[in-house]
Amino acid sequence: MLRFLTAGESHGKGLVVIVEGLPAGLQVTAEMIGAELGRRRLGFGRGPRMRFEADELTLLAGVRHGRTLGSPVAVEIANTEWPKWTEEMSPAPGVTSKPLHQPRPGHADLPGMQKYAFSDARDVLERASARETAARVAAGALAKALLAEIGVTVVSHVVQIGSVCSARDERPGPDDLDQVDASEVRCFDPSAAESMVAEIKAAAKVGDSLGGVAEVIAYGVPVGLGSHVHWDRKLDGLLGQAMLSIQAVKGVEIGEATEGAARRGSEAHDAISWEGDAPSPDTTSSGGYRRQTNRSGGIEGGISNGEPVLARVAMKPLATLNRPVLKTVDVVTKQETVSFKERTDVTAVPAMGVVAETMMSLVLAGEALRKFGGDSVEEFRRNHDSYLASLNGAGAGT
Ligand code: EPS
Repeated sequence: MLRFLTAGESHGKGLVVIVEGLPAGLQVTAEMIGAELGRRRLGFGRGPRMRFEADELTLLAGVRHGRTLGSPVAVEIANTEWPKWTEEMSPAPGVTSKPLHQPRPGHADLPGMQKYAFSDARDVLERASARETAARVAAGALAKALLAEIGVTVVSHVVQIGSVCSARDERPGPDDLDQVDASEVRCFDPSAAESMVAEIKAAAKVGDSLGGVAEVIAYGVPVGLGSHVHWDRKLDGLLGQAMLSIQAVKGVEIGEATEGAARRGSEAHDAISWEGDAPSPDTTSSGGYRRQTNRSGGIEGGISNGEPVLARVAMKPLATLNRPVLKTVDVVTKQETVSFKERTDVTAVPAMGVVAETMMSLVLAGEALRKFGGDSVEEFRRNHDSYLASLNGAGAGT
């Protein structure tokens, strides 16, 4: 099975990710991982660090001559900010001269300090920071490469920033990611994108932050990933956990969950049709069946059904404000105050969309490996292809 583990603090020496369970023979280059890391830095509204910091990556292990060996893949991403932080973040014994005692409301600061018995919020915030998502995206680039071997493409686009929403019927296809990334806010609807930029400028002016929603869509997912048989094997459950683990994400919706809750059953589900007599690329992954609509977001009973897998991911406004106004308490004096000031982004929703792509890719790649197995990429692909051929030949229930 696919597993990954990250290590690293936001202003530490660097991040490391180890990805275990990839089959041998997957083509991997530093450039391809670097391209995904570059995409995560996109988006109007990010702070100055995104401009001056580069993600310097090194493939430490698991890749030889441009392909995986089946051993753990380790990637290091150096923090080019490190020289400015060597003292403050030094691993050597010592104490800080600048402890942060005024936790930010909405951040991990206070519960983290209480739980781990710290009096300096930096001991929590360094790891809680979304800098860690760079390591995840490196892992996600590998997952995406594996999914590409079986024709699965994962895309994302921003559908809401603050109160500005894109037109609901504007949805990128599998080949539209460059167009999304060309938008300043990674929004597929150009007129909404303009309003989103204006919304970010207005929030920046008053030192405030903005949340929003990104939609993630996986095309070409074969029917049969995930399972109805156990709570912890349901694909929607796995996606929910993965998405909610992204820093500042508070909600996940699969398909039209919220809208569907207000409809009657006769209008909330997706009628089934048989199109296997005239196979098309759209029916290959679903064994010849299609759904007339995709309100379920490609998942029924915790199992992918062959339609695009669709998740909407909601991010709260960042808890770090350029003009802290929310009341907090100094943990030493217990006096009312406002939080310490920390450099921040106005919004990171466009980048969160890329991280959500990563998490969707890691979940789908893990489930595809569970279903198809294979120690080499060829074996993995062969198992996938023969499964689909058996479905398309026989149809469900025979
Ligand atoms: C972050 C705050 C900012 C972001 C950082 C996440 O960092 P700094 O305070 O050093 O400017 O730039 O994100 C990244 C460095 C990154 O690579 O995404 C936070 O508090 O989460």
